[in-house]
Amino acid sequence: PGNIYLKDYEVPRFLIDKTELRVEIGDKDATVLANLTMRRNPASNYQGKSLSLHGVQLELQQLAVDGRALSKAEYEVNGEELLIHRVPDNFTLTSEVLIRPRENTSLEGLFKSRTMYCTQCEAQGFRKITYYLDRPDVMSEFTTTVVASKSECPVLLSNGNLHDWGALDDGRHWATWHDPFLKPAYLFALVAGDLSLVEDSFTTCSGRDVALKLYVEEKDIEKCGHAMDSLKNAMVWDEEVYGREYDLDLYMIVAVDDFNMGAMENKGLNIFNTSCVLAHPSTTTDDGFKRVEAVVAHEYFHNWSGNRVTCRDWFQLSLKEGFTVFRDSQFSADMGSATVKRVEDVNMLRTVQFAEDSGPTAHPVQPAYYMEISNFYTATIYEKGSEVVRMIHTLLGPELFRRGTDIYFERHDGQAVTIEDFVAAMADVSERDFTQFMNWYRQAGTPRLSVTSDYDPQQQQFSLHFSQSCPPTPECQEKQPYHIPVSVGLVTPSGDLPLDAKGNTTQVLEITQPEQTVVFEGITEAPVPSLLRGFSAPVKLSYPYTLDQLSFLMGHDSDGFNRWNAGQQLSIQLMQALVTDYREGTPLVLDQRLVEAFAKVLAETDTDKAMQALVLMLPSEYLLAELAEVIDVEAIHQVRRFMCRELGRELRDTWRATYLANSEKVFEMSGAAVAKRSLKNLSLRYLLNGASDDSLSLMHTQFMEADNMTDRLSALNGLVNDPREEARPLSEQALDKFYNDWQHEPLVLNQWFQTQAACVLPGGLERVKVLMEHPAFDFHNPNKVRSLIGVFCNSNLINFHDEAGEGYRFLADNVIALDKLNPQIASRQLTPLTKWRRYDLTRQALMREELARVLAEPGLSRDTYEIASKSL
Ligand code: BAL
Ligand code: ZN
Repeated sequence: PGNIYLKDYEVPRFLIDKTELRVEIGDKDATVLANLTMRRNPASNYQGKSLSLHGVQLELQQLAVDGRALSKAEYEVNGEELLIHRVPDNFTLTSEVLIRPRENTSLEGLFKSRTMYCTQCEAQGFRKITYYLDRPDVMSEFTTTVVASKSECPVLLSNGNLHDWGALDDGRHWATWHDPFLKPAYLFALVAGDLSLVEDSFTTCSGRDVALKLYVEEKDIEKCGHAMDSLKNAMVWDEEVYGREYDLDLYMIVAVDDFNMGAMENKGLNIFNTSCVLAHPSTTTDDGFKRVEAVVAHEYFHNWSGNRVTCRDWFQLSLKEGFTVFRDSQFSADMGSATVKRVEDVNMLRTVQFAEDSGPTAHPVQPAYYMEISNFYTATIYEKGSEVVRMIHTLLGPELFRRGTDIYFERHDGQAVTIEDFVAAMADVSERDFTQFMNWYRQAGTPRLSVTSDYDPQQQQFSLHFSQSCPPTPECQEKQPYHIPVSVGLVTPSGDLPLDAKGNTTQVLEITQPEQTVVFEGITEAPVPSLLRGFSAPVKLSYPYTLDQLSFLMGHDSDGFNRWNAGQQLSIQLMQALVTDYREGTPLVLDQRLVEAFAKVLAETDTDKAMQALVLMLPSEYLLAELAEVIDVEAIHQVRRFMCRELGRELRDTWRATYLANSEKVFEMSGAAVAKRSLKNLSLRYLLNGASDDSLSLMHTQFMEADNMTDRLSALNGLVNDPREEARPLSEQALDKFYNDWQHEPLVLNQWFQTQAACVLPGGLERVKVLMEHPAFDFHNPNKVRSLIGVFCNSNLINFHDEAGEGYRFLADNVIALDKLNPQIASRQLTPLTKWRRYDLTRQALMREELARVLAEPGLSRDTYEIASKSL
């Protein structure tokens, strides 16, 4: 397979004004009858007579143009293309194809999940349903009739509004749906199944009533409240913050168990992975609740940023994804704590996205080429894309940014557009030049920003010297400088210094040159600079902070994000030094400054407890690995364990007191209660790490008595990872009890698999292999694969990277097997092996060998081939 290039984009040769589908779902297979009203595109300079349509795994039954059946000589099927040799300028194309949803394990197109049939069309799944111009710039008006057995599939859904319905004599029934909004095929959806309904309604700002319908399996009916509340909150928020009103009379969400993505924003009919919609305190952790809120909002926000205004081509994927992630992150910040949300997002960016941006699959936010678009639903397109939109928001300020989005939506409603169109709206409202800023979209890699400072007491000047660079990435060796908004403050023991006549203490500097100096005047004492407040740009920043300066910022910075960040940098510096000690055989000693800093944070009474917990959480092994020159898994693991143990021991009484002070008798779901639980569970974990005598019994009691999944799972995790001999029987009993109590809940079992897959005690691979044989494990279900194989290979570094290389072999074997069933999931699971360059030579050789074995597999999918070949 070869690459597809952005530079080769051509407007479609033909358009499809109307799409009429009749999908009949039978016991064995389904037939799809399509009537397409088509015409030559006046904007295309194509003069030929032939028409090329996309189609994959379709069994063609009949084909007609303007009602006349075509003979075999009049068309040909070449791989994934149907070529009709001659069509008029205006015509109706009729096709009938047979498809096999029951055998569709790729979960793309129309497939069966448990008792229901559903679709996933983004990016290119519609071509598995019928022959079509399956590209986002072909937008059509859809009318869809679904026919199925009334007893097996009492619920029949598609996009838009229900137009008509009825019964047939043979036990089947039908429903016709009409979507008045033009949409590309990737937003098409269809559902047929036996589903229960939870209903609510919403009155929009202009007074229109919208019916809200959540379809789930009967057993999950009690788990819908949070998603429904989140949806209504998102609808109000989008009206208030972006002036966006919902447009149809109906908004439907369907929960499905087997799903490649988290959820899908199909017009009026979102399809959700159950893990992103169902929530109940007894089965779902607090983090799970947050995820549901964020994903429900994300899909809802797509109705404008994605559906009403969509992408011209898939190189523009971040136009809708980056912008919509930015919108959902603003929403979550408004619903809870803005600083907590920012810390969570930046943690994810610095680990997953920065790693991607420095590896073999690095790509720009607007890629110049791809082989398989499914591989581009990445942290770069989503999270870095969101950071780029956030920088525009920072540069323009909220009012201008809002005017920019108003103009964008107004100009392009009903169109398929580009990232350039989005930025042009921002440039027009602000009269700013975004030429250099576009480097954020077009260059891959994480920029480095090195900063030094000097203070001149005579002149009362404080200078910051910036130096930026960006390492080479596969598509680009020489990088142009970036336009970087750097939010700064100058901190002294008596507080932040005013930086302008108005007394503002934060200023956004615009760094555009490779080397640039900014001078602050009238600075009467030497400050400590607080740089990149709120993480104002996705860069790797370095400043020669001393440990004392970092401790100072931890206690004094007025920017909550940077207080947290100073603590992280302090821990990172100490951990990196200890990693060196460990490698050299020097006994490990914990710097007391960290203990003191932790004690101070624990003593604070007026801080948000969720923030306190985040500050007290040491950087993950994953982050330390990402920061290392050569990743020494063993050293990183041992050093982090050592620090957790020492902090647990030294502050034992404080952890215990914090644990007790934050334990509540009665469960509550408020933000304050969630924050308390996070601090409580962190404290208990430190008690356990410090091996205090009562810690096991506290943990065990919490596990047995917990009335919510956050506390129960936190205790289970603690028990399972405790290295003490006496913990083993407790941990085994707990795992058994957990399984027995929750075996009827697939989402809870995912967490049971995850807990064991992440267990860092020796023997991890064997445990995972045994679990793969467990009756509750299902290789066809992406959530199960991610929970067991994904968690083990991505998060359990010490076990996965065992130097014998068995973990690598295990992953390659599974990728090869998965590739035959579900290429999207297979290629995604391959990620840990693609990072081989980061490890020692022995591991490098072992990892490469497994990658090569995957690549040599006959019949490999384009998805897995792309990742494996680009990595080697
Ligand atoms: N569009 C794919 C799923 C999502 O990002 O919402
Ligand atoms: Zn999205």
